[in-house]
Amino acid sequence: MSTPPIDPPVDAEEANLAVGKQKRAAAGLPAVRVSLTRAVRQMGVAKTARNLLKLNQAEGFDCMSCAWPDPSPEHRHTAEFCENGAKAVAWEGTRSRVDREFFRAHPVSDLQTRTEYWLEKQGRLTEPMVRRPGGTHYEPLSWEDAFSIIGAELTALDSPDEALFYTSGRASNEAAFVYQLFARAFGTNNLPDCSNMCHESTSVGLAETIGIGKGSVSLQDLHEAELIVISGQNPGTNHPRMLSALEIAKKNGAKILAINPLREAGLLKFDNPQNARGLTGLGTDLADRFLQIRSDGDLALWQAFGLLLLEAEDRTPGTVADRDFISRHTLGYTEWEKNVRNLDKQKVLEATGLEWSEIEAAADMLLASKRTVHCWAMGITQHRNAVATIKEFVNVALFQGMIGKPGAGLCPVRGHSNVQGDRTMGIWEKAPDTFLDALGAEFGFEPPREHGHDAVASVQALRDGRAKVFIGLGGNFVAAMSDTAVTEAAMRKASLTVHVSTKLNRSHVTTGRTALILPTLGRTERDLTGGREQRVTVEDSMSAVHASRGRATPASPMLRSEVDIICGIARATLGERHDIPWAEFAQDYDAIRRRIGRVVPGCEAYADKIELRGGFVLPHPPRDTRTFPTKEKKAIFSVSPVEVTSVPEGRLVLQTLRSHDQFNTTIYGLDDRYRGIHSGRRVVFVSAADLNELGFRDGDTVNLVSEWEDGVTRRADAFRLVEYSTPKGCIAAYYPETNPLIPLESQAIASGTPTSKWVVVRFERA
Ligand SMILES: Nc1nc2c(c(=O)[nH]1)N[C@H]1C(S)=C(S)[C@@H](COP(=O)(O)OP(=O)(O)OC[C@H]3O[C@@H](n4cnc5c(=O)[nH]c(N)nc54)[C@H](O)[C@@H]3O)O[C@H]1N2
Ligand SMILES: Nc1nc2c(c(=O)[nH]1)N[C@H]1C(S)=C(S)[C@@H](COP(=O)(O)OP(=O)(O)OC[C@H]3O[C@@H](n4cnc5c(=O)[nH]c(N)nc54)[C@H](O)[C@@H]3O)O[C@H]1N2
Ligand SMILES: [Mo]
Repeated sequence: MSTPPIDPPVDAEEANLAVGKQKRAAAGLPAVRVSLTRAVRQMGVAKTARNLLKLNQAEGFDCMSCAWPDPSPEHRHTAEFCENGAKAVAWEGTRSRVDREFFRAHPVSDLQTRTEYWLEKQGRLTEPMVRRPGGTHYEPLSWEDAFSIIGAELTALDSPDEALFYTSGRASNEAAFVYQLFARAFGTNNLPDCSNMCHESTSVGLAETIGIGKGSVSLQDLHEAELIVISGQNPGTNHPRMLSALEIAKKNGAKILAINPLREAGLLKFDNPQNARGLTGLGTDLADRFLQIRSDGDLALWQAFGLLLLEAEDRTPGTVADRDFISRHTLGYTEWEKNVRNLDKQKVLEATGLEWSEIEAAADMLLASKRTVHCWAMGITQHRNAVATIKEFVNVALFQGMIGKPGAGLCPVRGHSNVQGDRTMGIWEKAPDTFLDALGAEFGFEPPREHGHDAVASVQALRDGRAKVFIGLGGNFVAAMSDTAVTEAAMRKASLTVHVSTKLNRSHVTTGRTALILPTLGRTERDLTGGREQRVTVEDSMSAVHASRGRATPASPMLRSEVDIICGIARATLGERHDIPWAEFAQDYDAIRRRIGRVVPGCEAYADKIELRGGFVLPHPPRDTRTFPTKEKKAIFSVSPVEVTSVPEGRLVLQTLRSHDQFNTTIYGLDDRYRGIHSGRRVVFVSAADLNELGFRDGDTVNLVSEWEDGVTRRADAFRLVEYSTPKGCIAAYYPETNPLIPLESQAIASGTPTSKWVVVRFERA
């Protein structure tokens, strides 16, 4: 069986695809030049200056590009942003508009043939639009009519569980809180979110072991660390401001160990554009040691680290293990020790593709450090074994007592700027009973208790006819999800699809019977909902919460804030059925914050605390007091078997990742400067050894074909092969173009995250 090939829409510019040399350092002058020229081209000079100077300042708006924390107000630079933050601001601040004339000129059938890049480049959405059943075009309608359509469709469902309420991690805490409140008052926990495709494995792995699904460090801890381990992350592109923290840490004497199949420029060297050394290209060397690991070799590697630490402890007892911490705060040590002592070294070498001596040298860095911070991102979380791997990081951290002391801890680096805050606010298909109890008590209703659908289960429910309405609060679900053909077909079966968005994307042109586009204000824009200037709040990757206020003039006078839109939908759907003051919420976000303060743990006196300059930090018991809110009230050592997954002859393991010129499915441009790619995205990075063995050459064009146990052949056509330094058998290509290759049911164990970093494919000569 074979899914129909998705005709890849390709941009005309891609005809100029050029491959140059890989860069050895991140940032520097080119970064400044790129961010400023783009910003000026899209926003004009005056707006560029106004916007970029408000970025990440105490009185300004929070950067929407990633969740990396801000330094304390007194330590911020005048220009506290990076190239990619500037790109995000420019992208939102564009002068181009998608208005009713645009939709009249472009039938949906035409929009379906366009690339993500083209769709978003058309500019900001300006007014609510509807595609009515059987309609060929989107047409304008009033906000009230849009709300009535949604209210009528939702009320007509046989069960509230036939509705899906998706959230992308850019939604503010206030929007997220009213959105989950609405979904639950309506009667469902179907609150899938981008976390399900992102750091869900972290949330699961950490909750099981340390009792809270969030990282345990502050920015200060990074600055004070003796060793920073960076696994499965490309900070030079995705968290450029993290490089500043690494630079400070290095100045303070820290060592860095980077573990990645690719030698990412941002792991090797940082030319900080904010100081003279960086601008002259002298910069700071970052990684002291780099392990070029095979895909998904990390679980085996960390068990090997465990073994080497145990052996060192045997040689000089009391110098490696933190016995006091282990006996006071943990359970399960003996089982973990036994498992690790039985480790099969041969398996480790096979799984990692590394030499034992390299592993020993890296373990020596762990041994030498009294303060270690463990960082990780998608290269770890989007694997079948992700949860087990993260629990193995925890094992090693517990063994050395590296949680809840200065300069040490666990640092999952989040993606979307408010993805962590959304979860704190209850955007969670499996919210715990304690949260639901508090929500129900505050608003006087009984929230549903049955767990809802996550992202994959949402597609399955649409596909199987168990769900009929999809509402997306931001994001681009269709392109971000795995198995594009299945996801698109599922979405087309919906009776209603609704997207609250700033820009046009694939999800708008893959419509249900009725489809609505509801245009909203962006983070940079002044929000005058209810006739007063409103602020919102967000939480960063290190649990710090602070206010964000946009200053720019909205892209269109018709735009509404996310809070206003959700409250409008809620009123049209629920009417007076509950005693929830939707109208008041949409008048004054402080009214929402007062409720957050009464419902959300750690947010007591929320409305007051966000007045503090620089905000406040949410409690984190392991970090704050070495108390572990697990069932057993201890941190848990865990045991995971190492399996080396072998790949059939002639097949390769594909990881799907980000270029330097994109934010998830938003494509800013067709370059990937650090990896030497210009004017094109349909490339596959492959080792010289594989090219040789398979009889291909750099520059050849291939189709990618993935095969999965369901017997379906999935394909993505016309990629140029690029010879690149990556372990044999491991290849890489950009997302979202490669999402058609990832089977929907290929998920991480226990977290359900699509295995975006592990897809078995073969090349077919094009
Ligand atoms: N500019 C920009 N910023 C962003 C984003 C963006 O798209 N653009 N996206 C945001 C979001 S939502 C997120 S989640 C983050 C994503 O941030 P990252 O996690 O840095 O994003 P990816 O590009 O997916 O990179 C994954 C990295 O893991 C490595 N890797 C892959 N497989 C393995 C493995 O098996 N083991 C190890 N050790 N490494 C592996 C890859 O080589 C790559 O360097 O960034 C956020 N920030
Ligand atoms: N193959 C593969 N797939 C992946 C990944 C991968 O590494 N590989 N990564 C996964 C990860 S980590 C994530 S987080 C997801 C991302 O999944 P999503 O969060 O769903 O996707 P985005 O591309 O971030 O969403 C972009 C859209 O958001 C809208 N938008 C932008 N700003 C705003 C705003 O302020 N408000 C509102 N309402 N809308 C706004 C715009 O219309 C834009 O088109 O993708 C996942 N998918
Ligand atoms: Mo993400």
